[in-house]
Amino acid sequence: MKNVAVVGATGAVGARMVRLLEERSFPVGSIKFLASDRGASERRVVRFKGEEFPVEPVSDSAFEGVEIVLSSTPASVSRQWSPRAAQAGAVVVDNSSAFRMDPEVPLVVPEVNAHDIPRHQGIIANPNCSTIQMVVALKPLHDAARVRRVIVSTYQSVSGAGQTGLSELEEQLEALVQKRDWPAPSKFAHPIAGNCLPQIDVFLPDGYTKEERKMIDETCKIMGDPAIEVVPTCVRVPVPYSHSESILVETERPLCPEEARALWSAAPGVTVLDDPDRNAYPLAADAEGHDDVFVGRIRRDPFRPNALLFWCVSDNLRKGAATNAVQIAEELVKLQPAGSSR
Ligand code: 2RA
Repeated sequence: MKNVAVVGATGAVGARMVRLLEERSFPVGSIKFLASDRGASERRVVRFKGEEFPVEPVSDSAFEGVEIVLSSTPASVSRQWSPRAAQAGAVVVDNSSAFRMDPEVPLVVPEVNAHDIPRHQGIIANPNCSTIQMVVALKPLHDAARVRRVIVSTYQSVSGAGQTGLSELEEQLEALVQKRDWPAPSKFAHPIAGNCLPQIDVFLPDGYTKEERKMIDETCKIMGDPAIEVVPTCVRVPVPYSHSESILVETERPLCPEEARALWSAAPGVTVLDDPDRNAYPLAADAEGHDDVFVGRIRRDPFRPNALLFWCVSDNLRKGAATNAVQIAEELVKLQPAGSSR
């Protein structure tokens, strides 16, 4: 059994972390819920296994005796508190971008690189949602045929931008149906209802967005191969939950669709849904609430024998964030039997 703290438990990802600890019967000895926002901690309670828990303010003393911290906070909060939780003796699974590219910090998707977990020094980073689902799908192809280049366009749901992203879509959809004006967007740069926005996060000097840069850098780190070329275009779409991705993958050894389908069918965390005769392929609305990465529309590049195309969908708040974090915590439990120090 482990003493657990969840930081940011009342946010969209944090709430799912709590639910997943229950659903997956995580061996919780004790649990506490922490928030850096004093207002949130004063107002809220969290329900866990039928009991109500207060949300306590995060502090050094709050981490005393805690063995595993699941943290979903903005990067600035994480930079401040995750090292202090680690200092207090906990292992922090951190969902923010703060430490992802720190060479000392493992960046982990358990289906891909669980072997990186033991080298942690108190913090393990949970990757970005759009990267997680892509690397789960790429891993079996990489092991069999070596992935060289990936061209990906994402169709990312508004819940990736948190509760305020969801509220902004809802408000604008209502106004759209009622044919009335809506307030100026605050979360997104333009209206999201009835629109597709080719911008997620801020633009960098090279013309890519920060979200696209994360897909480039995090993929190489997780797959342990700096030579993989990732060319992303990240797009926000008016969908509440689940990210979809159109992926063209080039491999060193040519793979035919049948071989790729067989590799994915045998891979952990992947479900193949690919039956064009029945219009069956992965859909964002169907993936919501599930933990797998769904792949379909598997087909050849008509011009290049070493390239395949596919469609990849996953619940961004679950496998793209909370499920992956809880899976990392489960791996930690396997590594550290009860009572052992890290
Ligand atoms: C988004 N990838 O969808 C981000 C969330 N981590 O905005």
